[in-house]
Amino acid sequence: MARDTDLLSDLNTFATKLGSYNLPTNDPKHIPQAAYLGWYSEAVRAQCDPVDGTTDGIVADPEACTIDYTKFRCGNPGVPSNACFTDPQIQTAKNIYSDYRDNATGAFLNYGLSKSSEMQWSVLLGGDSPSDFGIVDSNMGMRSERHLTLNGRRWF
Ligand SMILES: [Ca+2]
Repeated sequence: MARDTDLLSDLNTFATKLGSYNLPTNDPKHIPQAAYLGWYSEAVRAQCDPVDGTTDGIVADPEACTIDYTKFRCGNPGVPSNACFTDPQIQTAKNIYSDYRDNATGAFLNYGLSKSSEMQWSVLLGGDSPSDFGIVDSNMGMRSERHLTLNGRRWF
């Protein structure tokens, strides 16, 4: 059963969890920003746009779309090597779309990101270390996790 999200706890924790899916940046699972802001965003839109019944460039029903990852899996026939994901990168994408659940209890904490949200991923995945506003270690966020929960300590 879903519950309301508390902005000062669950939402920031969720944003940080999302960022951790894509770290560290030298890990094979890492999806580069150029990919999700470029070819990957376009590939998802191409697959999900017609699912709502109209091919108009708008993904109006992202929940109904099931991404076929074989169409951009590295090494698959016809998939260009400069616009593909490895299996670990595909798992990262699946994690980002998946609902966030408590590891111990399995309880629902937050919805995953929608398909066709890739152009906004840079806010959550664009840095190389976690922050209290997703993964971007800048002055963008409220810094509540760092300062209220961890008393100002850095993540690593
Ligand atoms: Ca559409």
